[in-house]
Amino acid sequence: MHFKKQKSATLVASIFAGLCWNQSVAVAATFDFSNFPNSNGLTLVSDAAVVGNALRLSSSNYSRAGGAFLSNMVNVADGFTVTFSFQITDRHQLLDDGTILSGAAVASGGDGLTFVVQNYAQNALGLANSGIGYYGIPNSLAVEFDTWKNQKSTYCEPNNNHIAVQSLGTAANRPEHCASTDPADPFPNPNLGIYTPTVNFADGAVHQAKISYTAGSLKIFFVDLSNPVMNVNVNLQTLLSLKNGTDAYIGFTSSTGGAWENHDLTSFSFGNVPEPSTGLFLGFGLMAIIGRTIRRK
Ligand SMILES: [Ca+2]
Ligand SMILES: [Ca+2]
Repeated sequence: MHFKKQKSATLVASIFAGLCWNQSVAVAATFDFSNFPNSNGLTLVSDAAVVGNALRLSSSNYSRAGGAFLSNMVNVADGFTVTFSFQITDRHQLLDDGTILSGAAVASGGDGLTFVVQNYAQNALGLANSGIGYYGIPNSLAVEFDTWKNQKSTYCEPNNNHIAVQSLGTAANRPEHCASTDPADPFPNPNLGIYTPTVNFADGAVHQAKISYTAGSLKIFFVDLSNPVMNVNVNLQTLLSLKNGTDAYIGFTSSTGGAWENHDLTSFSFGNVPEPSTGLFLGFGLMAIIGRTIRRK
């Protein structure tokens, strides 16, 4: 009887240890926007606005760009986790003959949204259209959720539904996924990784994503927040010039072009603590087992 009590107490301690770790992640979350009752703490740029229960980064209109950054810089060098959800609706497409398609007739909307880490400006915003609102922001890294396949061959776009990590270090960022040897405009390949999910970003549903960074590793999750779809080897401290060596603005950009749609952020949370690895949870479990073994003796 005594042993059973001891065992259950150990199990409770084990669960508590796990909960404590989870709790520390939650407590450390510096910002948590759910349903966007307002945009307090965020700097909205250009087309971005709170609409209903969402932060509309760019609206369903021709050639718009918008963005939103946390007004205060955050320490990114020591690791972070950003969780967010987005919804893309009301797609339209302008044809060469001037016809505007809407609803089910639209083959593809545009142009998508991005998560951005940058140490350039609180109200940074790049180009609209193919630029997804980050094209031209110096000293930045962008994670694209791209909904329009740019036909220009220099873009090297695989399709109209891809995730891509883009950076040119401290130079102005670009949305191409290959290098240019054009003497008039040469640049190295800004692409650090690219992935095509099976789920359509623009199917009208709310989709969840998560970006988790520890020094040297940027993990991107989409729909399934337990298993990353991308793991990019990148060190933000050496890639970018961070304030005090550690800090940057984080936020989102978006744009539309000759095809357009609403790009709504429906939730967004930021935590300074990277999520615990499975190894840490295993560590807690191992400690519990060791404790139980010692008590048995
Ligand atoms: Ca792209
Ligand atoms: Ca594109």
